[in-house]
Amino acid sequence: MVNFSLQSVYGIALLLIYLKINLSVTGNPSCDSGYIENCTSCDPGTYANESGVDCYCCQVFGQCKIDSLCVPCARGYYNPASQKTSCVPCEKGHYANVTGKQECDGCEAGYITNKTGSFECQPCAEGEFQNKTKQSSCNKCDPGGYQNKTGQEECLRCDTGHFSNHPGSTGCTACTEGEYQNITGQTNCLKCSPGYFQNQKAQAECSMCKIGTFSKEEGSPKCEDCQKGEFQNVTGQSSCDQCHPGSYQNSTGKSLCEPCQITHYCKIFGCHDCKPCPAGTYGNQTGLVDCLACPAGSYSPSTPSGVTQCTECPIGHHNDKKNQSSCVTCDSGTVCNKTGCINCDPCPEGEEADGRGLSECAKCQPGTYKTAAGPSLCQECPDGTYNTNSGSQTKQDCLLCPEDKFCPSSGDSPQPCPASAYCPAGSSDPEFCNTLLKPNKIKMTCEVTSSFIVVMSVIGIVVLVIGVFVTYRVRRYYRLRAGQPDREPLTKSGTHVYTGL
Ligand SMILES: *[C@@H]1O[C@H](CO)[C@@H](O)[C@H](O)[C@H]1NC(C)=O
Ligand SMILES: *[C@@H]1O[C@H](CO)[C@@H](O)[C@H](O)[C@H]1NC(C)=O
Ligand SMILES: *[C@@H]1O[C@H](CO)[C@@H](O)[C@H](O)[C@H]1NC(C)=O
Ligand SMILES: *[C@@H]1O[C@H](CO)[C@@H](O)[C@H](O)[C@H]1NC(C)=O
Ligand SMILES: *[C@@H]1O[C@H](CO)[C@@H](O)[C@H](O)[C@H]1NC(C)=O
Ligand SMILES: *[C@@H]1O[C@H](CO)[C@@H](O)[C@H](O)[C@H]1NC(C)=O
Ligand SMILES: *[C@@H]1O[C@H](CO)[C@@H](O)[C@H](O)[C@H]1NC(C)=O
Ligand SMILES: *[C@@H]1O[C@H](CO)[C@@H](O)[C@H](O)[C@H]1NC(C)=O
Ligand SMILES: *[C@@H]1O[C@H](CO)[C@@H](O)[C@H](O)[C@H]1NC(C)=O
Ligand SMILES: *[C@@H]1O[C@H](CO)[C@@H](O)[C@H](O)[C@H]1NC(C)=O
Ligand SMILES: *[C@@H]1O[C@H](CO)[C@@H](O)[C@H](O)[C@H]1NC(C)=O
Ligand SMILES: *[C@H]1O[C@H](CO)[C@@H](O)[C@H](O)[C@H]1NC(C)=O
Repeated sequence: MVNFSLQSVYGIALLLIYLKINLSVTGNPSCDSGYIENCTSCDPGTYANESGVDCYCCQVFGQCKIDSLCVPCARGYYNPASQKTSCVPCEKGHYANVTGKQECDGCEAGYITNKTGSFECQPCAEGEFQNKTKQSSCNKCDPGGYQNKTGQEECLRCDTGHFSNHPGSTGCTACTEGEYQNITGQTNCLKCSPGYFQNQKAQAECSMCKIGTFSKEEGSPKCEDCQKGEFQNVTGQSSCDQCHPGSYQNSTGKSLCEPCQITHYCKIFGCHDCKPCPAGTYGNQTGLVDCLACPAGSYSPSTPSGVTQCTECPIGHHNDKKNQSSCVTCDSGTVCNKTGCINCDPCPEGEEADGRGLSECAKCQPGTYKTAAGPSLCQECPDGTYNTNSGSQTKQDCLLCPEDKFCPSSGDSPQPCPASAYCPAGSSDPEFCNTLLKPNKIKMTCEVTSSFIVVMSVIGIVVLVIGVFVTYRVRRYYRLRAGQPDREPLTKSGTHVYTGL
């Protein structure tokens, strides 16, 4: 208020003086009245009074002549020295915010003015700065920096996890997922290396993939789980390793593979599951690359989950090869008397095996023999020989059936020859004679007996008598047909006689 009153009084006084002079004085035509004028006829810093003869100076800095009065320079103007006639506008980068300035003030850092005669400086805009005083323009922040306030002397560096990629940035951009920036003031983000990931924005570093996971590409926002059949036991990897043969992994995201279960195997890299040992093999420990073949003399059947050991071939069976799913029945003529036979043994001489899958040879039956070891059966003794012992090894054991005996079966003792027959040595059957003949056991023939002679004689006589009688009757018949008188019949009934013929 005080200032205001004083200024008002001062202004009114000036105005009155000015009006009085104007009215009463004839001014120098070259020295126009008015605000900010120069007096051309005077040396700089002086003015001419109405006489136009002498030039006067304002004796105070920062003032200028207005007509014949000295007044303070207006805002935005200054007068650097006394005895100057005019105020000059502040240069760019400078200002005068009060009247009567002897010199302009330079804009502070962060502020500028780009025109002359300024009475204030403008703050640098966001995204700009000015680190020097007295400047007429601001500088844009370099890429990598920013400024989010006005009137600043410097730009700020983008924080880690952020970047700015153009001049004059008012803010920084956050790195996206899969990227990072570990240095301040950068113009871009970096992609996470393979094996690393970043699942958040604006991060200064990437994280290593955990065990069981991997990231193959640069800039991964997350790691992927190892697939089935794979593992990763180290952090920060760009791929997983395949399970080694003998191990497997049936789920994802694992850091190790499991050894194949007992009775299972895996031959290749990267097994999801181990396979059960197939028929003919066994697996007696975990982590097998391949199952072991059953040795000769044993087998393993096909099972859903494999076996830990092979089964020996049962008695009567054998295997001469390894890796078999079953055993072979011993052929006829060969035997195996224990489990786990590799081969069936052929029966020795004097013994045979009549049938498949037998455990023991049987001695040759009575009546048979076998001369050599082998699968063949015992041979029958020839007809007419016999052998009551079992297990005969030579043909000589078949004895010739003795005289007066016969040998119907080579395995039985000789039978006595029946009375009605004769039996030479080596007979399998007795030679029977006719009823009327009699065997001669010495001569080995059939002979006529005395009863046979009697019978034959009687038959001869009977035939003779009948022959004579018939002849007599025939001759008599023809005589009667020829008319010759018949004699008295020998019998009363003739028909009886005819009937007999
Ligand atoms: C004008 O200048 C002359 C010479 O210096 C001086 O004598 C005179 O008084 C001045 N007039 C006024 C009104 O100041
Ligand atoms: C002029 O500027 C100065 C600093 O530059 C300041 O201290 C002062 O208050 C200002 N005066 C006015 C009237 O604005
Ligand atoms: C001065 O700055 C203003 C805004 O601050 C702008 O519009 C103008 O073009 C500038 N003038 C020059 C000569 O630079
Ligand atoms: C001002 O900024 C410029 C450009 O950024 C730089 O070259 C200069 O060294 C800085 N000056 C000072 C005093 O900080
Ligand atoms: C400017 O940026 C800083 C740091 O990023 C922040 O703390 C501040 O709030 C921001 N100011 C404005 C006005 O945005
Ligand atoms: C930033 O990361 C790079 C690559 O990862 C590395 O070479 C550099 O040492 C890190 N710098 C700092 C300051 O951590
Ligand atoms: C990772 O697995 C490999 C192959 O199985 C093995 O040689 C290595 O010792 C394991 N490393 C660790 C740290 O377990
Ligand atoms: C993986 O293998 C284990 C052991 O053999 C078994 O218990 C499990 O069920 C299997 N998981 C799958 C998904 O097959
Ligand atoms: C498995 O069988 C093999 C061959 O017979 C033998 O060498 C090995 O010691 C056995 N392993 C176990 C654990 O029984
Ligand atoms: C067993 O025999 C089968 C074919 O019959 C063959 O594929 C397999 O490799 C053999 N296994 C062994 C261990 O010899
Ligand atoms: C099996 O036969 C052999 C000779 O062939 C014999 O030495 C062994 O005692 C027999 N074993 C049995 C259990 O009969
Ligand atoms: C002030 O003086 C300058 C040269 O000194 C001249 O160019 C200008 O026209 C003058 N002003 C008036 C109003 O006479």
